[in-house]
Amino acid sequence: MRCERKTMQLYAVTDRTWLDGHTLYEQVESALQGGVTCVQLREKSLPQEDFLREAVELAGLCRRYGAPFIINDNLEVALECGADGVHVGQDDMRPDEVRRRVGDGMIIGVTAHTVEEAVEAQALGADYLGAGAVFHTGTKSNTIALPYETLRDICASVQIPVVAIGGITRSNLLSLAGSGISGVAVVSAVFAARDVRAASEELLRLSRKMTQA
Ligand code: 3NM
Repeated sequence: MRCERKTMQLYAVTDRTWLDGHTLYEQVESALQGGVTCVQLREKSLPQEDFLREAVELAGLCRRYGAPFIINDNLEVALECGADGVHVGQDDMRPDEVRRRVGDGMIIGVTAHTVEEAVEAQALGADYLGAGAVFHTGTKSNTIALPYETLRDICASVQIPVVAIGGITRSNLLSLAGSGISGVAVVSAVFAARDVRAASEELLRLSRKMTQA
């Protein structure tokens, strides 16, 4: 599966912090109904077996909705569940090593915080970049603040799509207009919402407006 620019328009990264009696599957389905264009399964503490079981279920769900399904930082799970891609950070496996393991068919996403990291990731075979944290976030600790100017420079330095991440909400999304990003990646703005579907619809509308501006 190729990584098209429009895939990055509204990229939902899962988090089970706010399940509130629902399953992650139900929440992801609501997000897909609301129009999210890509889903990343991000599990930092689930045992491998449970991670894989969940990944298989969510891969099938995303396929039904035609949305690419990406696994965060776990090649084995990505390969076994038939995911469309895998996302790695700067401290994880290098993109060229990932490519050797997964072949040409899989999307590889890489986190970049600087122009140097962005250019290198592209040269090593990344299909898209995640760049953040563009705003303050309470969802992930130890993030690196990424000023608007750096985000803009990163976008200008590569040909592959860039998706911004970190603290993005309906209130600040439009301020990313003009940076060159192809879309936004969000965790809490979708999964902490009372109505996940409605939140996704609104974020998609704003993200389209932002990239058209
Ligand atoms: N990566 P929220 S920030 C998973 O800066 C992740 O690389 C980040 O969560 C980075 O949308 C982040 O709730 C969490 O702020 C983003």
